[in-house]
This record gives sequence, C-alpha cells and structure tokens, in this order.
Amino acid sequence: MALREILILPDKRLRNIAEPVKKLDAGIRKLIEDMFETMYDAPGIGLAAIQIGITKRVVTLDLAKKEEPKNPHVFINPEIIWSSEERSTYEEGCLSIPETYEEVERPARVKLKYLDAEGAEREIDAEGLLSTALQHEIDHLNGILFIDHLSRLKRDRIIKKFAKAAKRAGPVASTHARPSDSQH
Ligand code: K1U
Ligand code: ZN
Repeated sequence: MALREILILPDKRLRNIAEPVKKLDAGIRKLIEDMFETMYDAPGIGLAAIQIGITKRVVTLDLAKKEEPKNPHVFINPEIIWSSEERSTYEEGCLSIPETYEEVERPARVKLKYLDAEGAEREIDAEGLLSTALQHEIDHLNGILFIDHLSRLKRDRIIKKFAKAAKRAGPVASTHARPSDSQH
C-alpha cells in the first residue's frame, strides 16, 4: 500500500473527467488499496481517484464513526440511475479544498448502479450522508467540485483564496498549499 498525494484546488487535474474501468486488474486493486490508505490518513469519509490524479471512475467510502469498526466500500463506475425530487442540505467538506465547509443542496435520495470490489454489478438506494457523499464523489469523477454548487460569489471567493495560497507557496510547494499555511 502507498499513501498518494491529494490534489488541492486550484490544481487543474481536479477538472479532468475520469474514464470507466474496463478490467478489474491488479493495477485497479492496488489503486483501491492506495485510495483507502490515503483516505483514512487524511482523514476523510470518501475519496475519488481523480483526487490523487488518477482518471479512473473509482470511489472509496467509509462512513463509520471513529468509535465504530471500519466499514470500507468501493464503487467502480458508479452511475446515478434515479434521484429524488426532494432535496436536502448538508454541510460538505472536501479533501481537495481543505478547511472549507459550506452548505450544499442536492437530491435527498439517489439510486446508484456500480461494480463492487469483485467486479459484481450492484445497486444501492442511498439517503442521508451516504447520498450526499456518493453524489459528491461522483461529481469528482466528472470534474465537478462542491463549490460549483454554491453562488458565484462564494465559489469565486474560495477559488481566489486557494489560488493566492498556491502562489505564495511557490511552484513546487503549491500542490500542497492551504490558505492557513500563509496566515503568519
Ligand atoms: O471527496 C472528498 O473530498 C472527501 C470528503 C467527502 C465528503 C464529506 C462531507 C460531505 C460530502 C462529502 C471528506 O471526507 S471531507 C472530510 C470529512 O468530512 C470528515 C473527516 C473526518 C471525519 C469526519 C468527516
Ligand atoms: Zn471532495
């Protein structure tokens, strides 16, 4: 297993669109292992391969609380096949936009089809945090960030803040830059 670097806004690679996985081979299994290691280390409750610069439609998720046993899930080639008219709001965060939390409105419930870690076709009905997190991760696979669901004013403020932090950190360090790094 290996820890991978998580891309941070304004890294352009976060805007790439991921390709479907054609074959669940050793390379994809290694990618999944690395994604779990990276997600737990961050720590985060989800991760899309795009966030570590890999343009494959792979998502890892674990919504277990700190005191609960781990509950890892993999979603390969996930597709939303139904979403509710009803909408709900959740305060979202993103490992690629550290220390930034904003309320995002999305469909309250979704139905998904995907392949599991063994390559078996599965469907899942999601609501609550599971629904929010899955929609957030599928957005990543399509080059969409949660800030794209905010008002233009809020979104532009966040982008500006991270662009400034990246500029201050310089060309090499900029890939790890967080706005809080420059508050001294
Ligand atoms: O995709 C990502 O960037 C991961 C993101 C997932 C997510 C969180 C909240 C709403 C929608 C999607 C995160 O994991 S941010 C970190 C986070 O939420 C968290 C971290 C540690 C403990 C509990 C939550
Ligand atoms: Zn995210």
